[in-house]
Amino acid sequence: MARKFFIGGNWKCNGTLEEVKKIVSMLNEAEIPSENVVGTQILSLSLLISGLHAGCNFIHIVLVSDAVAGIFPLIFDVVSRPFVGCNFVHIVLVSDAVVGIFPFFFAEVVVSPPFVFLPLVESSLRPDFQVAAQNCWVRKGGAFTGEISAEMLVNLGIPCVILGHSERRSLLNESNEFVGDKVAHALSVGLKVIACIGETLQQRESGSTMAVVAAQTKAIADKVSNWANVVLAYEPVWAIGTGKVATPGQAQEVHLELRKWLHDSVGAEVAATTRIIYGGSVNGANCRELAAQPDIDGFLVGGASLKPEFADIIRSLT
Ligand code: G2H
Repeated sequence: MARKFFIGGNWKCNGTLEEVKKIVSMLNEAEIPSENVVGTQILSLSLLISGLHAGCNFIHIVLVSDAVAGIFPLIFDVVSRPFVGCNFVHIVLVSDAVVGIFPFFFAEVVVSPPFVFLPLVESSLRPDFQVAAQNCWVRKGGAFTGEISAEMLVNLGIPCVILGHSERRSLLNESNEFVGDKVAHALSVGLKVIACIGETLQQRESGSTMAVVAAQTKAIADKVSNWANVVLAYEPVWAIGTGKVATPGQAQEVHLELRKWLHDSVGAEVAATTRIIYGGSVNGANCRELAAQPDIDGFLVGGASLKPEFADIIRSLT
């Protein structure tokens, strides 16, 4: 089953108010094909095809919903033929399921600013992009000084959260189990979760990459029964912020193994539908080759997401 491409921008602990406003403006002004633009292109194609053999005034209106694709203009065109000779308003509604056929056309784009800038970015960012927090507390709020609860994010209209990033695992000692609990709680209040996993260089060199990422994923699977709102981000620690990107082959190998793990340990449907994205020094120059791998369903971009290069990455994949 095809999966919708996912591109996340993790701004980490970066940015002043002015810089954040600049990044948002850059994204808002960037010419990036969104679902609506694609819908318009399909509309044009549909009109063109109609014009070729209809000889009458056809209006094809392709309504593009949350992930749509009026990718059946030909079919609908054929359906229209009996009506040739009259003015015909053609409305094509297409379901989410269709989108997967053209995952690159319908990439989901999410940017993740620091907490303090979330409301600003949420209210000023273009509507076809979404916003994610970079963390949240493991359970309902209360006497947890300095923490931000998942419920608060929902209350602010933030739809998504990154959890288990390696910087939190290593610098703040977040264990696999703690991350699993966080993922479960965030999902339970309705957030989408980008759950990060990945091995250190030492673990890779000792041949335990799969054991490490499987244990990290198992800690999530132990607490989560519905994976529909989970995106799994494979981020090898040795590739994070180092400029040392995993080769497409290295990344694909782990993504494929992870998908097999999901298949065997969680279920065939979860394995087929869960997006597994890659993170670690992704940039405009390496994203295409990585994206061409069959089990890489998108990216979590750090450093490059703070630059105009992020728009180039999105553009080159849509
Ligand atoms: C990995 C990634 C984003 P960068 O942490 O999550 O960052 O692209 O800077 O390696």
